[in-house]
Amino acid sequence: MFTQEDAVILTAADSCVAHFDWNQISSEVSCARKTINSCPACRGFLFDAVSGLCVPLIWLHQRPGAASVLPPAGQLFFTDVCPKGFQVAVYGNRTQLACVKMITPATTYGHATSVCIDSGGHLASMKTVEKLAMVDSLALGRQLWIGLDDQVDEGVYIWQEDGSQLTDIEMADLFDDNEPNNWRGREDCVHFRGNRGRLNDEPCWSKKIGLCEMSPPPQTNC
Ligand SMILES: [Ca+2]
Ligand SMILES: [Ca+2]
Repeated sequence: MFTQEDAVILTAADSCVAHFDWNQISSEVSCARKTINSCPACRGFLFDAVSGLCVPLIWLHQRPGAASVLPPAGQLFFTDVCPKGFQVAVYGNRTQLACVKMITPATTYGHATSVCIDSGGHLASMKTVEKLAMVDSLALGRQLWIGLDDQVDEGVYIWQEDGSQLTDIEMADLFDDNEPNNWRGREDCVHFRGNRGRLNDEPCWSKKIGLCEMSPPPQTNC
């Protein structure tokens, strides 16, 4: 749950928002839908259960010049952001969203990948320490397959999400000490080391929970 200080209230002058009478939205769900479907820049909403007012919210980084204001008492909800079965996760000082779900029970990297693809996603990317920290909060000490491997070309790690190559910076930022080490020449798949909060290469046939990710659905323009 977010605190009130995390958000900036859009003004009527903001495009998108101005086209809707947010005061006429009478439920949390309709408030959420209006926000998600009608205001691409918005990633949430505030619904005041007392006054019944719906207020779309926008993240601070999207409006660097916006003045921070305290919204009225209420709660911030996220609805209809992620596809069914995926949960919303926030990271990067609450400026970014991800849709994730766990693939259980523990299975091989290849099978976890297939199951995840079948649900429309890919094993998760985490290219920043911010996202690594988010995964750490979800992992609860567990070992999780993520979408990164060097199965095709030893030492060349490819992200499942976009087929891009792991950069030297990412490797330095994300991997555990002395990893990846391709131990005994048989480690080609990467997992999140729950007890360390960092990445490690492991044999692809070892069994772990998969962390599946899916991009939030595209937003419609107003
Ligand atoms: Ca390897
Ligand atoms: Ca290793």
